[in-house]
Amino acid sequence: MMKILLLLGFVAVALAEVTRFDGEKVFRLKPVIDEHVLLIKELANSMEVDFWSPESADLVTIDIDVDLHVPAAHTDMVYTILQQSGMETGVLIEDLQAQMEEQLDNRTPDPRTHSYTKYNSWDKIQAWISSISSSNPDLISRQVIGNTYEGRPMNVLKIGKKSSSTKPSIFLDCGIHAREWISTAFCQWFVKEALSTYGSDSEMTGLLNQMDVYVLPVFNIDGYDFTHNSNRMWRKTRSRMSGSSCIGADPNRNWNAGWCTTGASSNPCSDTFCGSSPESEIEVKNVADFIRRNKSSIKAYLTIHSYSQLLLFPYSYTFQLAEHHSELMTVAEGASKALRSLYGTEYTSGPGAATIYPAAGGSDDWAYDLGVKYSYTFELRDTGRYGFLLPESQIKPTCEETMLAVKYITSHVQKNLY
Ligand code: DDK
Ligand code: ZN
Ligand code: ZN
Repeated sequence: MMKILLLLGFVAVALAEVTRFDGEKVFRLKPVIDEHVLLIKELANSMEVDFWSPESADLVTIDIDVDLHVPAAHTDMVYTILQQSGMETGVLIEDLQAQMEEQLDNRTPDPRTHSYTKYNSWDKIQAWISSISSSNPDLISRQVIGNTYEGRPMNVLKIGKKSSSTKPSIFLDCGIHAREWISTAFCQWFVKEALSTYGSDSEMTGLLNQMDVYVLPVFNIDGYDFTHNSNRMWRKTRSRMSGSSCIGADPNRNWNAGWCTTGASSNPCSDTFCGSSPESEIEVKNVADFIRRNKSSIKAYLTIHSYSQLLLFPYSYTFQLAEHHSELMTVAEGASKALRSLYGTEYTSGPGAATIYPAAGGSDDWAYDLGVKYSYTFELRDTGRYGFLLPESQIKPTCEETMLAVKYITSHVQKNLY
């Protein structure tokens, strides 16, 4: 018995270990010739570096900004090599650990309570899901669509005026990628706004009378919890695979849409690992099953990521234009304009492959090919000043402006229902 207790003690200590990022930097590189691109790929091969944007070495091309997180031991050498190559190189973040600690506002008054203007832990979000879904039975209900790899329940909130018949609907998810905390904050904000402006805001009232919005507040719960408790920079799921010691697959490369053909890696250690097969990740399978089951009612699919300030739509697995390209583009431009009207935040819109990078196996392409015409991926603030470490003081303005874009899209969807 004692032995078992001791062993459990060790396991607990091991689990509680937190990765620190002292002295680590994030560089912004501007490759303009093939040699620069090659150099970046060589660097990535020869040492542990973490690609912030684009999300892996395979996605690096000429004329795109490359945001690269480099461990402390290599920063001087990397900087020297880059300088010598003549590539324009800037420092986005001087000390990642210091920046991380700055991201969180003063943890007052009560760090235990949920707040819409803070980055809440999974435990707090889970408690929030329970309380909010029983707060107004006429407008909100919840259902569990399955468990995550580590056994956490995935709750989908259904928001809309209760009706005896099936209403047309919109599916919204946040937190596919663990470290993109502003995304997760947005879904909570959306739910709050929907409930609190129903009855006063005519657009929201009309939306919720005519349609239901399914909200998945945290898609990749295991990963999200890991970013709070162990490694802030984790992106993938937390699944184990036989034959590799590396953990997790990219839940935005794991969908059955041109799966693993471009902009994804078959290396389990990569941050863009596509998984062992389409829907190998249980979280992806659970959501795909839910969308398939409700396919006839779902008219729009919205998925929230960060960072880059982009509003993307299919396709990402091919450069071919989607059948509804011009309508999708017009709506994206209208939504970006609505977003910009509040604080002047500039968004770029376009199909994924041409606007950010080719990337197969994404949720938006999959939903679109299933028949969900209005399929959009948001990349929220910022453009790299803080990257994934967007300060909590920006949660409110970011969510407010994003609401305008989301409502612009939902209005368009509503107008085109019949
Ligand atoms: O998954 C990615 O790499 C970004 C968000 Se972090 C989105 C890429 C475009 C949409 C892929 N279908
Ligand atoms: Zn993402
Ligand atoms: Zn992103």
